[in-house]
Amino acid sequence: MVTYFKALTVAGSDSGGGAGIQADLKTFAALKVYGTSAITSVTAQNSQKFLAIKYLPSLLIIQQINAVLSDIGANAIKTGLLGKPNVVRAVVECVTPHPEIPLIIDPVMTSTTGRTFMDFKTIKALRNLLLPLALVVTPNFPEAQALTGRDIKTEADCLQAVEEIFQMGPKVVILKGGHCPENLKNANGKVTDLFYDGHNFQKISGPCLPGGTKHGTGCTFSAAITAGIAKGFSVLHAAQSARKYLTKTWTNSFPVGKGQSSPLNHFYDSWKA
Ligand code: PXL
Repeated sequence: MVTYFKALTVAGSDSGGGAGIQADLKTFAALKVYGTSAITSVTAQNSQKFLAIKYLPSLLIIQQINAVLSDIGANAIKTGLLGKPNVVRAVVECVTPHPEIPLIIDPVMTSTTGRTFMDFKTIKALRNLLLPLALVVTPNFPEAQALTGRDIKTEADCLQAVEEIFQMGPKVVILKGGHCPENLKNANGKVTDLFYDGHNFQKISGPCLPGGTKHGTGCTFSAAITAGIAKGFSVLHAAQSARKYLTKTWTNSFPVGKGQSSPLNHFYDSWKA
């Protein structure tokens, strides 16, 4: 019998196709994981700007998650843009009865085009209610600063922030290196993610790629980690593979739209520019 690996993303829709639900489903498909989705919000945006966002009612979010889990099931669940305390609570309600399904949280707080999604109350709900249920949380630098309320300026600050986020309950914290301050940028042109599982810190490095901002890098990275975990990889192996996959989607990306923030090429293997 053929085994299909499955992953559910709970996230926002990006009309431009680069981030959110669209990035997650493309990543799952490219990595041969069957993707399902529960849409939390619908955004109107493109490569240039962010125009609008509307959140779906909590009940509809709960119904989407339960429809998927009660029938298709999932080998891993990922959350992206939640944006409101009631959306965080809806996810908590749905995933609490399924502690056996690994939960990966990408604590999305802003869009690539600069729109802030999360206020203080949502960050508090995420920290207190959802992080304790997580296998993995994948903050970038600004998100780690918001979660801990501390400035991250030095390498010691990074370790301290990661340790503090770990204390919030997830089994693994992966601090993404992409948005790190200039002085922490690796002199050898690498971007370094910091992995911490409560015992060891590990650095995961990939090349720092030129060519401006890309849209959906955070979503793609955490979706690729989710796909790896759905397939049974260890979290460290899933994160290392995800960094490699992200590099390839970036290197093979092509400009779509008139703006700075172009999307990644999730299917670079079969679709060259
Ligand atoms: O990359 C973060 C993100 C997540 N979800 C949605 C987004 C974005 C960034 O633009 O639009 C829907």
